[in-house]
Amino acid sequence: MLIKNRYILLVFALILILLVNPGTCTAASSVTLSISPEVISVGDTVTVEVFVEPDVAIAGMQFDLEFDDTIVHVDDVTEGDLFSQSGMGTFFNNGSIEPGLLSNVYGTILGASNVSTPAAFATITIVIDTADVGNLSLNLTNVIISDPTGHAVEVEVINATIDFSTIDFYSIYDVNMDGTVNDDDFIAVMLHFIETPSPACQRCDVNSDGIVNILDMRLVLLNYG
Ligand SMILES: [Ca+2]
Ligand SMILES: [Ca+2]
Repeated sequence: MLIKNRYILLVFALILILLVNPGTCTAASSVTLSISPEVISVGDTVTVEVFVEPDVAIAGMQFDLEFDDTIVHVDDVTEGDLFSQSGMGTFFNNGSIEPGLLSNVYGTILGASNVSTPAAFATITIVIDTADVGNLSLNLTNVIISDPTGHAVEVEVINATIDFSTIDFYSIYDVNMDGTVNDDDFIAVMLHFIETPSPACQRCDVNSDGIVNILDMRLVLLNYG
């Protein structure tokens, strides 16, 4: 009887451990691509943040980014706060750009330190070159994150593919979305003057301040073409 009770206690203890620590088996540091602004026009510069949520202490990272170079090009890559928040110096290589590939972006803390607070590792600015696209993927590849002792930590890449299908490829001044900014857009603003944006002309409020007025009209006039 005593042995049986001990066995039951052991089973309960195991269940308790699993309940208290449910994520142990699947834990990983996550890397997420986030994009801003969400509404984009051709020629816009878009910021893509490589955001890291460490699951354990980390000290170094590298990645590549694949993209369709007929749609976008990479303009710049800068270091985020991820490793500098350690208070120590960092080394950051902003990678090399070739058609369709940003490769070998890497960085490390210079010294025996580490971080575990979520932050952006890198910020990539890209430029939208063409409207002739339904969607576009930006794919993180070759993602390696190192712990302070040079061992790879488990990595989970989240939202690595960005759907561009919802992007507004028309200039905000092209109120009627016909590809040019001209008198037709001016007239559209005029017809909805002093209105709050309505389903009839949501885009007439060019500056998105909640009302269609002379400011929107001036913005259209200044951007004919
Ligand atoms: Ca137009
Ligand atoms: Ca307005």
